[in-house]
Amino acid sequence: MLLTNAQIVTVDDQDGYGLIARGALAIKDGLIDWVGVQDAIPTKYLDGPTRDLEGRLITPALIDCHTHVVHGGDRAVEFEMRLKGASYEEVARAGGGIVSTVTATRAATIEELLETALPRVDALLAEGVSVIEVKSGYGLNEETELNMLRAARMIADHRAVRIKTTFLGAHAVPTEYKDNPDRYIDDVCIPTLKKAHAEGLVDAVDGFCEGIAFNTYQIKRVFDAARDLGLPVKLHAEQLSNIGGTKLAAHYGAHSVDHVEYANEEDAIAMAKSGSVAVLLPGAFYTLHETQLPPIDAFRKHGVPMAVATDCNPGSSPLASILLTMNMSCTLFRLTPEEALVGATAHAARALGLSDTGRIKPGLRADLAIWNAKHPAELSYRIGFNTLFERIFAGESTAA
Ligand code: DI6
Ligand code: FE
Repeated sequence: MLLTNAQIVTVDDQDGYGLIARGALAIKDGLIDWVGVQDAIPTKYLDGPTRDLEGRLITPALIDCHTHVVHGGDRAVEFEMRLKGASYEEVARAGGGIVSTVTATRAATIEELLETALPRVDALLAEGVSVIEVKSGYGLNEETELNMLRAARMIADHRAVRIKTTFLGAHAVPTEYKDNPDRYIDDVCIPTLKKAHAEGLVDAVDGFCEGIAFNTYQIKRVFDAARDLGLPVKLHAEQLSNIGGTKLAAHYGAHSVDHVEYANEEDAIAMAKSGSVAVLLPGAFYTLHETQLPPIDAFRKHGVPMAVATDCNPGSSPLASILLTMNMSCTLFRLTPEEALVGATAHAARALGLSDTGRIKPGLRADLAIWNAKHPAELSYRIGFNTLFERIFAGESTAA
């Protein structure tokens, strides 16, 4: 299949993207076979099927590298409480917050978890997403953590999407271990991680390192267990305060450190050394009325790759739009539209440890998004307006 007459945003892993103003792209066996200028199409492609894209924009398909799309229930009431003045921490300490989603998730069957996740997945696919990371972390017991991961894996049986699963057993302290988070880590979280890994359900291991969740000593034990199993780690760190999670994650060579509003320049240096991606989650920043900006300039200065993701979850970021996320990362965090696009493609792939997608280059998967747009900045610029024309997943065209 040859796509002709397109503007192609190739996206580089390093700084920003390349743009081919009048380009063409050949797909073979689900992979990108060739990409270049319209006037230099190798003759071997000219005999096969061709599609004229009439000047439309092609980018790598988008990647949402941090979500909690599998969960039970919703937290609309908590949204109201917070608007009346309660803080996210106060809601959490009053038994609301993550713990209330745990109750709803434990009550759901795998089928219900899958069924309620699919509309959120569909919203992302409709915006050109091809890879979604999905975390556990609302079960906090063996049965439900495993069910969340099984439901996450099942998404790929029902939709043309690639799912990367992350074990987030250290997300919150469940009520039954309220006074003994250490015992929760040792007796539930780590044994459940081992079971989930044995069942082939885990691509990476995450934790929530925060005053209302787990401290660095507790996360360290989870990371040691991940290391023993040969699994990569990532961490929710420095979201509400700075307690040293970023440095710990960097020490373990984390694929990514996520949120990082309260991270400082030293943290950025540690991330640069470990090659960890900073995953920015402006949906949570916005929802929680946060004012502390992540250290974007320090990330730039030290060459820390920045990704952007929805953090789609029922509490701090009920957001299922990667395009709005890109817009927010520009307007709230002052990323350039170019950084936002690289952040939702190449750097998001890197945050997931994927090197076969997120850029347009021969040999990589033909995961592409075709847009009714003239300039790549349009993707971040518009609010609530989706210009996707078509999504191509592993070389197969799927309806927009
Ligand atoms: N940080 C987040 O933003 C999500 N988890 C986390 O550790 C929010 C989870 C929730 O509020 O349900
Ligand atoms: Fe999160």
